[in-house]
Amino acid sequence: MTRFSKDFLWGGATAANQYEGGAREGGAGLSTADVMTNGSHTVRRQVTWQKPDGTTGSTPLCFGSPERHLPEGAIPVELNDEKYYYPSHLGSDFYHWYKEDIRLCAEEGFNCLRFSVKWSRIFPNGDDETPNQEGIDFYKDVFTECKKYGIEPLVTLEHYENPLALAQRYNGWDSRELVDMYVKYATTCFKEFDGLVKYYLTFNEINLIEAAPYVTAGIIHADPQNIANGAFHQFLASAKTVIAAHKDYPELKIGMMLAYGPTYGLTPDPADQLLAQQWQNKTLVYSDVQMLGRYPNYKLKEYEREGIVIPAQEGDWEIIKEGTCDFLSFSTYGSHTLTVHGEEAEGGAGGNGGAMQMVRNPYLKTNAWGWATDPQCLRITLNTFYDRYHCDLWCVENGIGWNDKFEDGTVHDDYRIDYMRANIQSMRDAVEFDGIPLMGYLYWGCVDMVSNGEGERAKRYGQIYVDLDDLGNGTGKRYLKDSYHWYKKCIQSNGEDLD
Ligand code: BGP
Repeated sequence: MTRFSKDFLWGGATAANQYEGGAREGGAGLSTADVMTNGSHTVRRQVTWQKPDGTTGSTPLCFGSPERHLPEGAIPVELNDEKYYYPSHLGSDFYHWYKEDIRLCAEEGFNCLRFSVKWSRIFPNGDDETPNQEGIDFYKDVFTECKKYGIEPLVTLEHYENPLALAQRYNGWDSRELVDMYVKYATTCFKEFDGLVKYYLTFNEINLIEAAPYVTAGIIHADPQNIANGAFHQFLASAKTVIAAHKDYPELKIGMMLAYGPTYGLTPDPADQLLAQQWQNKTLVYSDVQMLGRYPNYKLKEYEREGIVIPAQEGDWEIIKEGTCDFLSFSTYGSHTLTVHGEEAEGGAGGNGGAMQMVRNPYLKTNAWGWATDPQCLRITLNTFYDRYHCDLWCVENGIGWNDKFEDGTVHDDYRIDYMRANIQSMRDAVEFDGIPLMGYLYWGCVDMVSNGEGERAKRYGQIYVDLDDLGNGTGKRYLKDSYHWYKKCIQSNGEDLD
């Protein structure tokens, strides 16, 4: 019996800001990620800056950081000071290794690979008149290489980086001016990659703007009003992009992308259940707008209470309604557990910097970064989405970070195999028993790369090991881990063989 469709998209996911490197090559402009330093799970990443009087420094504007602003008058810049190391400049050096990486992924059996395009490689400042041909040619080479092996690229147009100049000059997505710049960039990609790319995502984890306004939206001075502006402007840009694609490139499928994990109340106390529902609803605001074309009432009420005004102009709501996405894609790594009885519970972390009310779930294991592995999370997630949106779904990120031990040219990562087995099984149950229309499964970080939250390379997700350390020392050579062979077998059997 085949549970997954015969054209199910199996593969892996990457993002330019963590993987691509070549930040100074091929005419690319710097992005907001290129001025983020490395950190670790004990040291926060920082954004480096300069003031008009020449003073320089760095501030932790990243995930989970209570800091919301650069100092008065400071703008984010790259600093030539050896105390700062910027991991995105090298990433995993995909810029030079792409042929090798795509070949290895093809040999693993992938028929899909997710990349992001670095906007500032196409438009170095974001608002340039004409695109950078060298940047376009690089991605054309990458996608052509994929096609050679029958790999369908999935392209995220914005994954945690914006042209740095747009943060410096416009406070990022706070400004409505970015909407048309983005649409120009997106439609340039559609035109240039016509025939090579069929699937696009408009914004990675669009809902995380509230937790990380700089990382997701280039907002360097954040408050509740300009975060709401940023979200609305991204919704509008996404909708205009979808409308443009449907008009001129009807074969394209444009998806939205949400960061999501099921949320549980720790105890049967109804107050815990309400807390969990409210937490989950915060996330679903973003998919409601992008899949249904409207904000849910609870969000409108929250804005009203807080005196926040959605910066909509005449005609915008019609665009948002018309430009809903073709499918919903998401990242799910595990689940979150919340309680009002925090004093009785053990503290937890949860993904991407953690959240205040999160606690450890006594039924789940966590990795060294506190991310809980929940074997049921994909089935629960898929049912939640399908019940609410009745649309095609695609898991485009799922994986586990580990401080792998490299020995004798490989890594024996049975913990990663256990994680994948449980998650793929749970997803298979959703398809087989619940009838969920699922387009594909992409394992996050199939090739080792820089972690987004921490900026370190020691937190590895890959099935392919990359010989680079936290400061970029190493040969860059690729090696196959045990999980590579396991996933290959799984894909060959279309998800039947999970032994
Ligand atoms: C998601 C991001 C990815 C990736 C992943 C793992 O939120 O879309 O870019 O980084 O999380 O997170 P981390 O790298 O912080 O472990």
